[in-house]
Amino acid sequence: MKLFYLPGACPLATHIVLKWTGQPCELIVVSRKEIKEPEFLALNPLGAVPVLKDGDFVLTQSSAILEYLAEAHPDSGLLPTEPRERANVRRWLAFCNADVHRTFALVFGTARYVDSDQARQELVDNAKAMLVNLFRVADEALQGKDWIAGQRSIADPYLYTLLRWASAKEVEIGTMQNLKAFRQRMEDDQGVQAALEEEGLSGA
Ligand SMILES: N[C@@H](CCC(=O)N[C@@H](CS)C(=O)NCC(=O)O)C(=O)O
Repeated sequence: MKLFYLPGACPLATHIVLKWTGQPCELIVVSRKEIKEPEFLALNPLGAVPVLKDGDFVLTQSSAILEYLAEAHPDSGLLPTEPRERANVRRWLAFCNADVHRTFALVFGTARYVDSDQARQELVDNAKAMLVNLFRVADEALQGKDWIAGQRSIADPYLYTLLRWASAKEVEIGTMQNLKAFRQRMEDDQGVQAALEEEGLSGA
């Protein structure tokens, strides 16, 4: 199996799940330039990571990849089989992927959306305010829980990856104690530590 990634970007969630399920995988680091070139576009026409190659099966889209890995290792319990528990994990996966990640795209890729410096600043400020509200929802959901879906799941590494972005982009979530404890819980985990080290992110 091969995982194409940019260090610290959303494939980190997949990388952590690979560690948690113990699936051997070759990590292939790519650059922002390479992912827009024909060789990579043949794997993912969207020119984005993650891309997972399992033999001749090429899979894109974080949610699909995370579910694929969890289903390949049902004993990991990272995607429960009981319908409501499973739906709950998918709810938080969708929250991470479709709500929080998409809003971060406005912060990271501002120039794609607006032209003037003033419009860019306004877009970043508004997107960061939206992110604070989104993270508040996650913080409240974590009250009295160790993991976002109530049990450890494929949603947790995604939420963790997004929390790292929040720090990098100075999204004001410092007072959210449940998220702070969650991040620490993840960083105490050996699989998370191994993934961070392989991406050159230890201590970052
Ligand atoms: N919907 C995709 C989004 C993937 C995505 O946005 N990947 C980012 C890194 S986190 C990327 O490759 N960005 C490069 C670009 O769009 O130029 C998924 O969930 O996998």
